[in-house]
Amino acid sequence: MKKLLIAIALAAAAPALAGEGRKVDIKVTDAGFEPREVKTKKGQPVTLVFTRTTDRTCITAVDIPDENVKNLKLPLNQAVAVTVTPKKAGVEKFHCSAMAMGNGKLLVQD
Ligand SMILES: [Cu+2]
Repeated sequence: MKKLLIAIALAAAAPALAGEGRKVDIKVTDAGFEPREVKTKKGQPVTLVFTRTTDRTCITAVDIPDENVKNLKLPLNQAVAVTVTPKKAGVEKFHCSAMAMGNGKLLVQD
């Protein structure tokens, strides 16, 4: 019985121990960002892993203005991670650095 309780406690603690929070893969394809919208929570770190898989869009670098992420370069077929911790609920946009295109959204919940 005691062992079982310890196992449960460890399982519950595991996400906190990871430290980096949740990871979300976002592809940049001919259709833009996939997924285009990412749900997350206020005060929780979330790691966005961008992988650009096409040369046919202008999304070769990304901005997340609300998180002071500017000109995050996305080399073709290379995963690029950025961890952000939104401070307030609402919508934070992310888009291409050059023209603010792509219409990505972080939907930040309370
Ligand atoms: Cu653009």
